[in-house]
Formats: sequence, structure tokens, C-alpha cells
Amino acid sequence: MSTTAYLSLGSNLGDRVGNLQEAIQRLSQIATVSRVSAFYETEPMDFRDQPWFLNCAVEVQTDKSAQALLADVQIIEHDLGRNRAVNKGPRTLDIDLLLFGNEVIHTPGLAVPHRVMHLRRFVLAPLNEICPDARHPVLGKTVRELLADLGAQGGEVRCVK
Ligand code: PH2
Ligand code: MG
Ligand code: MG
Repeated sequence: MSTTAYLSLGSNLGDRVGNLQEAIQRLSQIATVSRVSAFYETEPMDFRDQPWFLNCAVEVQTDKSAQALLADVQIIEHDLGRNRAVNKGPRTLDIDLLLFGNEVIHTPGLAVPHRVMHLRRFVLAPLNEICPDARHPVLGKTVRELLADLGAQGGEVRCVK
């Protein structure tokens, strides 16, 4: 059975546009990519002393389990040279699984919905462009509502496409 899943892609090292484009191309080889948001220049969150990110959101359809999709995504991250030297620091590519249908998963290697997706404008702004009515299965709110709830919090983002 096919599941609709949402991913957040981010890059703040090297050719950021090229990194996101290559990641989307690679994602299309492991799942059916059905929507891609514009790219957004986003203020670094958590670890603030690093370059601004380019972020986007991608909708995919997949027959795989969340765990199997994550395993494929991690191969793409590895191949595109993710740098894990600083936790939450600069990286050529980060791909996070945000939503996987209505599934709620809490395992050591995977948490879906993503634990802090509702607190981050760099996640919610691109997501709102492609799926404003998607509902967070734990918080019970749509992406549109979560974005409105952010108010002035959640960091600055600028759409660049
Ligand atoms: N990813 C992080 C930490 N901080 N900030 C922005 N703007 N964009 C990100 O993708 C990002 C971040 C950890 O994965
Ligand atoms: Mg991340
Ligand atoms: Mg990640």
C-alpha cells in the first residue's frame, strides 16, 4: 500500500542549490516524488554560529516502510557527503523524515512525526507550500495551523524561488 511521506532537505555547505537538486534527483530513484517546494534561505537554528541554510520540503509516495525509506535516505545523505563533525552543525546535506502517513513511530533510530518539526519555520514554511492541510498525527493540527502558531518564533526564512 502506498504511503504519502514528507521530507525536509537542508544544506549549508558547498553548492547548496546543487546539493538539494541532486538529493531530489536521488530521492526520485527510491520513491515517487510528487511535490517539491521552493527553496528557502533560512536562519540557522539550534547551533546558531553557522552559515544560513537552503531548505525545501518534498512529498513522496512509497510502498516501503518508514524504516526502509529512512535507510535509503541515509544512503543518499552519506553519498552526498554529509559532514557530522559538529552535531547540528554545517552539512552538505541533511534529509529528515517529517511525516509518514498518519504513523507515529518512536524507536531509537527514528521518530515520526519529527520531534521538533512544529517549532521550526524552516520546516513548516516549505511544507505549508506543498501540503497546508496535512495533519500532524500527534498534535492534531494542520501544517497551516502549526505555522500560524509559531507567531514570531521559529527563525527567519526567505523564499528564494
Ligand atoms: N538543521 C538542523 C539545525 N538547524 N537550521 C536551519 N535553518 N535549517 C536546517 O536544516 C537546520 C537548522 C539540524 O538538522
Ligand atoms: Mg535536521
Ligand atoms: Mg537529520
